[in-house]
Parts: sequence; C-alpha cells; structure tokens
Amino acid sequence: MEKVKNRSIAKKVGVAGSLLFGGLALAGCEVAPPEAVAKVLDMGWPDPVTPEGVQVYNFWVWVWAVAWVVGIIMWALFLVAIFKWNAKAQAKKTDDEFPKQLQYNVSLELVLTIIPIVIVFVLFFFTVQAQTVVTARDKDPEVAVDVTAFQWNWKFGYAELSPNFSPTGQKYEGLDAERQAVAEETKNDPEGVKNPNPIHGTSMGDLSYLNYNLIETVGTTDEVPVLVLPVDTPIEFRLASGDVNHAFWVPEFLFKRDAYAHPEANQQERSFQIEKIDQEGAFVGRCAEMCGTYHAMMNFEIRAVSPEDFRDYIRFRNDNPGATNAEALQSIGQEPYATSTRPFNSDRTGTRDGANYSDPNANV
Ligand SMILES: [Cu+2]
Repeated sequence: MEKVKNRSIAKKVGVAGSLLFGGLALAGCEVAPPEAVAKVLDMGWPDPVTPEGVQVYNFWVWVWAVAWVVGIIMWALFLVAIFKWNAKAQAKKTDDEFPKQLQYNVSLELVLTIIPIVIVFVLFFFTVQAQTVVTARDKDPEVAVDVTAFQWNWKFGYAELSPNFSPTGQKYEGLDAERQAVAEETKNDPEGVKNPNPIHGTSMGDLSYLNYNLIETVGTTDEVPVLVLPVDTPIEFRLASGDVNHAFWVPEFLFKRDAYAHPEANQQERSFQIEKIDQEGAFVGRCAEMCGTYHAMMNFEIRAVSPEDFRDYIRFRNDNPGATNAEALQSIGQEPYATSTRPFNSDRTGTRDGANYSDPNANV
C-alpha cells in the first residue's frame, strides 16, 4: 500500500515537472511573460529599451518563475515532513515504531536525481539562448561608437556612421588620424629604455590600442558626458580602458561589459552590438567595475533622439568643431546637460575634504 502511494507521488511530481519545463521550452525567452506577473517577478529591474535587453529581461523573469515553483514545492515538502512526520505525530500512531523509511526506493531516488538534472539542463539551454542573442555581432551597425573609460570618466567618439547619418553623405570614418599617429608613437619604448613589464613586446605606456575620433564627447569633473544616439538604429560599442578595468553599464540595456586596457592582449571581445534603442529618452550609464576613489561618480548618459535629430546633431558637431556637446544638444532642442544621473554626478568638490582625500600639495 505504502509503496504504491510513493510511486504515485513520484509520478505526479514527474508529470508536473515535465509539463512545466515542456511549456517553458515551447515559450522560450522570445515570449514575454504576462506583464502583471513580470512586474512582480522582475525584482525591480528597469524596463529594457533594446531587443537584447528584452531577451535578458524575459530570461530573468522565467528563471524566477521556475525558481518560485521549485521553491514552493520544496517548502511544501518541508512543511509536510515537519508537521506530519515528526516524532510527536508518529508517537500518536500505535502501529509503527519508526516513521516511514524511504531509502532504497529506486524509483523515488531516480526521480529526485533526474528532476534537478532536467532543471539544470533547461536553465542552461535558456542561458545559452539568451546569451547568444545578446552577444551576437550579426547586425549591420549604422553607428559605431568608441568608448574609452578612464579614471574617472568616459570618452565617447563616433567611429563610423552610415551614409544615412554621415555629414558628408557617404560612409563616415571618424578616425582622428593625427592623434592616432601620436598614440602610435607610444607603442614601443625608445631605445635604451628598459621596460620591466612589456605587454607582448610593446611598451607599458602603449596607447595605440585606444581609438581617437574627430567627434568626441569627453566627461569632465564638472560635466557628465552625454552620448547622443539615434533610436531604431543598429549600434556598435567598442570598449577600451585607458588605465584600469572599468565596465560599461546602461541599466536599461540590462547589459554590461568590462572595458579593459589592451583588450586584444587580454583576449577580450571589446565590442558589442544592439539592434536598436526602441524609445527616445535619457538613460543613465555607469561604471560597473570598482575602479578607484571616484568610481561612484563615473556616470554618463545616453540620449536617444530621433534619427533626424541625430543627423542634425552630427552635422552641427562636424561643422562646429569648437562648439561644446551642450551647444550641439541645444541646437537640436535637447537639454544641454545630463538629466538622468541624479543624485549621482561628476562633481567631486563635495568629497574633497573627506577623510579619504589627501591634498597632494599639502607638503610642498
Ligand atoms: Cu570605472
């Protein structure tokens, strides 16, 4: 009698499990979970603004859905075990000296082994699926941006633009050949200099891997850099660091990637692509890799504007090389300074008298 009962429980759990994962496999991360459910399960994640972000978001919510189902089953089993099979409850029964013994029940143990393996496989499958979409470099980017992270700010440069956005009407190459050539000179140490730790034969001070562009937006201590991008356009980001490790993170992209110095020497895929930003607006960006004293102030903003405004913006910057980014933003009717980074900003003046700060000129 007891055995039959066990088998039927195991069977039910097995059937429920396969139904759940079967349904999940059919749904996949392409399918958005019902919105009301998602809002509860997403644990406060921001709404994604890129198709890649949507993949990550759906994956996150589905994983939570599975985790809750598994969790509820496990809590239920615990509670049954605690209340039904404890010593006191057992003592009331007169027939058995010991509680029900379940070891050596091969079918139960098989089920209990197979279910976790299935869970791991299913989660692994969807992890790979989401990750493949997010890291795919299969778009044909119309805008390529060079991102240089440095202690403690960001430099953004327009590396390539499709004829659509180009100020010349042809494919635009934004490389600043002059500055690139200067950087190239740092590649090898001058003769006679003994460099104790060359990087693959090149100088420790080699800056030639960094990209320099004709149109750049550089953050300063007073100004949060605003990177202007068009909506509904495939974009590529090429990341590098001028010094220590940083990470490029836009919470609304639900994606971050480390920015390394010498990305090739570090065998890092330095770039990633997004199919599009699907709405206009200001999206805060942050450094997500602890990089020193002012790491918390290493913010930037992505300002997503209409493709027409972006074209005008690029034209303005191209025609007015001396103008500031704020002026260019104003020329297309946008707020000149970052609007999304509050309460964080780049202003370090308030932190300067803190205990961490030592005045470098104090002992001079
Ligand atoms: Cu950083």
